Amino acid sequence: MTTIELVQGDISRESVDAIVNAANSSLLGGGGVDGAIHRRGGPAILEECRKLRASQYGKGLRTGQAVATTAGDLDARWVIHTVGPVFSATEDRSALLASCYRESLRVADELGARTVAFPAISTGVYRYPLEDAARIAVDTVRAARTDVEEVRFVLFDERAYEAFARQLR
Ligand code: AR6
Repeated sequence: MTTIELVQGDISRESVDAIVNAANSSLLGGGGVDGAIHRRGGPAILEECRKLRASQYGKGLRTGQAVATTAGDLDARWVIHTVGPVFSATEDRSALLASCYRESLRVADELGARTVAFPAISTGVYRYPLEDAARIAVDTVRAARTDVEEVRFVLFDERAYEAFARQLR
């Protein structure tokens, strides 16, 4: 059984085994959650991301996939980078968003992580509607077969927190 917790705050301050990053396919950093994680986590994370680019992910990490690095100076053992879909009004990309959660949990299982913090992937720069994104996140985690004992959704603002809370009720 996986317990689901909701927290409002900055995910880069969480203390868990693995923190999931809403990255982009370059793996080389950006704004939002990605910026906060790299800022607080320090250069070790970017260094490992660069190595991953040079070895396995020359063409970038594909949307819906996930890969782990060190967590650097964060209070976690790993950062799991995943690439959410950019929202499209004409194409249903919900399967790709669900894949981010499923693949991140699969990577967490491979690592042996028992507590995992997720941001609301794709709901910032990638403009995914919050209600849809929250439903996909909660449904996917609930349906996942994983050894992760606690999934903590860390929502930056009250609006996102409330959207996730509605899905959990
Ligand atoms: N802790 C928790 N949640 C946060 C934080 C934080 N420190 N900062 C922002 N959020 P976004 P995306 C929320 O844009 O939409 C980056 O540049 C934010 O309010 O970080 O998947 C990447 O490099 C929103 O609800 O990620 C990519 O290029 C949610 O986290 C692109 O943005 C996700 O917002 C990915 O876009």
